Amino acid sequence: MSVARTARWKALAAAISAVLVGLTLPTVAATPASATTTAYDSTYYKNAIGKSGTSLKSSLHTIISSQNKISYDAVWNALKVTDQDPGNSNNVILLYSGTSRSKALSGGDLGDWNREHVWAQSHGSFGTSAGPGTDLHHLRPADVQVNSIRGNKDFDNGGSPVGGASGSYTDSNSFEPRDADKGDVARMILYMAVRYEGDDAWADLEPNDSVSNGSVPYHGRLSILKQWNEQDPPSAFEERRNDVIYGTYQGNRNPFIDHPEWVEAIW
Ligand SMILES: [Ca+2]
Ligand SMILES: [Ca+2]
Repeated sequence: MSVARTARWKALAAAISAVLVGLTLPTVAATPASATTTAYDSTYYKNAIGKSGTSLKSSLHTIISSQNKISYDAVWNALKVTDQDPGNSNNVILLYSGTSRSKALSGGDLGDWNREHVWAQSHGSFGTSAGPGTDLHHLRPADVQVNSIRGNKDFDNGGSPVGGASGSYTDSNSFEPRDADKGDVARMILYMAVRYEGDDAWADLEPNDSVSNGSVPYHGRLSILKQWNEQDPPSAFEERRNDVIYGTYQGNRNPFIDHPEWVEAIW
């Protein structure tokens, strides 16, 4: 092969390789939850922007710990506002089922809805006095029976269908919410982990990868919650909920609804 021909082949090979690099790079570089910007970045989140890891977690903890606390009794009426059905102001939308049910059916009887603690009360012994047990960022209306089936189980994929909550599954030690609630659950659990760091009267709540946490202040499974955060990005319903809690009740925000990519930045 002549020198000129070899040079042409080399040039062609280089061109092909450049195209291949161009084709493969976006896949390699793709991040699960793309970075978002919000109206709060230059104000509320000012001290967190640009950080990652423990530094980001610590800044967010300081930011979101400044909040009003409401009583457990006040949670009933608050949920009627935060979780109102966008299509029917007489109803709330129930977690794990998506059912629209009358606000008037709040209570403990069959067919009622009650106050579900997504971070199970027993995983931190916080009860229902003003604090983690009344924090609206992880409290949702749920069907009484479905709430009872979820119990204090950790979250994980798999199991048998849950009656009355189409798309949700459970087995002996874990609960899987329907797809539309998966990201919500992940962001609520991770909010609790950042908000409660053991520097007040309450336990330091943290996620781990177990499904047998029982009464320890942990919630699983972190690896699955991270997947759910990617799989089910914040919806308009979830974003409005965050705004209402911030503007009307607690004065603090769930950073993972505003910045879902901060889940990966911390964990
Ligand atoms: Ca969702
Ligand atoms: Ca914590």
